[in-house]
Amino acid sequence: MNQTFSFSLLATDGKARRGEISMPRGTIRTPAFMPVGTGGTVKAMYMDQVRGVGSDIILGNTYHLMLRPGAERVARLGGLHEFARWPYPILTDSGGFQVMSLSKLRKLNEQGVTFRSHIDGAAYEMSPERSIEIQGLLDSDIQMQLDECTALPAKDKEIERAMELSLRWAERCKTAFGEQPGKAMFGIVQGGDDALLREKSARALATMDLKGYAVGGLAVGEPQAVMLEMLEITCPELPAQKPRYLMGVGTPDDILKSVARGIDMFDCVMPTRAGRHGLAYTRRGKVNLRNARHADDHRPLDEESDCPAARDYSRAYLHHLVRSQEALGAMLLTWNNLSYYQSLMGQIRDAISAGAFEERTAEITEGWVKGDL
Ligand code: PRF
Repeated sequence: MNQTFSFSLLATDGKARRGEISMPRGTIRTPAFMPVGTGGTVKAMYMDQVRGVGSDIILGNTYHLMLRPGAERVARLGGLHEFARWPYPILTDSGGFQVMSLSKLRKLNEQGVTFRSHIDGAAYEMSPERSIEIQGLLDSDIQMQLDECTALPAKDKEIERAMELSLRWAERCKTAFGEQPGKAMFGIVQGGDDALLREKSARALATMDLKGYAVGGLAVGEPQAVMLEMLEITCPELPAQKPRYLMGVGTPDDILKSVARGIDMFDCVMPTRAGRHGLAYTRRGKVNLRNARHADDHRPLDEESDCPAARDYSRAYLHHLVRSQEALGAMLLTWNNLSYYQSLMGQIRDAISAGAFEERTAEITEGWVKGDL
């Protein structure tokens, strides 16, 4: 295994890229989907299953783990990989986004953010330096800069202020992170739905020569067309030889369209959260298992899947589990959904390698609208 962090582009098809990130804890095949493991667990999944469906990396959250059980405690217990029994790469989000969406009484200034915990109201401070320190205590492999994500719609001045602040915080995070050859710190492009601000943000970050770049501030209330337009503006400004991560995105359709515009990495709560709410992703679109039409349906979700959750249980049983709020319902549907997402990523990677990304995308998309198997 590589002792240093490196990214190699293996193939391109149009703007779509097939690549590989190598680092001491493993290799990440891109385009990659990172299951969300907010509080040291991918909810309702064993780590063996997370790995088994084809995940190369998972995401953890600075914000949640600093509040509970605490970053210093995780460090004393051997770091997040040991604590959660996931020995492969982990990317951690920096906390800024979660502070803004979850905490109470938050205040943001040049120095950083102060906020109260959504769990017990305790007061916390987080500067760019403290965010990197926490991510180091967790022993995160890919760390994110602290940034400010503006919810859309927003005033131009507000978007610009947050983007400029995020650039200054990127510099401070870069300094705090220093030289760590086996790890990476990614910068985050902001700039809302403003083409010029996006360009400015991406260009400024590109000159900082970071090991990877995220596109933040999207999928925050704007139409998909706006998100895609921002990717078309942003991606060409980022260095081709570095990985590009679209934060918090998205649906299978968002993923296909973002890969087509040059994105390499994704994370989203969609497959895990939907699974806990009775919704299954399949080759033939979404299936809501709460629906009464499944009550007597002996067919599995997808007999051709290699995931036992999709293949070995009847829709009638899954419907029963969901209606009875059984834990196993959430477990099986989350397993099915992550398996679907990772098989989609595998198909995307194979299609790019074969120079058939556009054709495969059309076939995959057709499958969803054909409806139930
Ligand atoms: N910044 C950070 N995390 C994020 C986002 C962001 O803009 C988003 C926006 N989709 C999701 N997660 N740090």
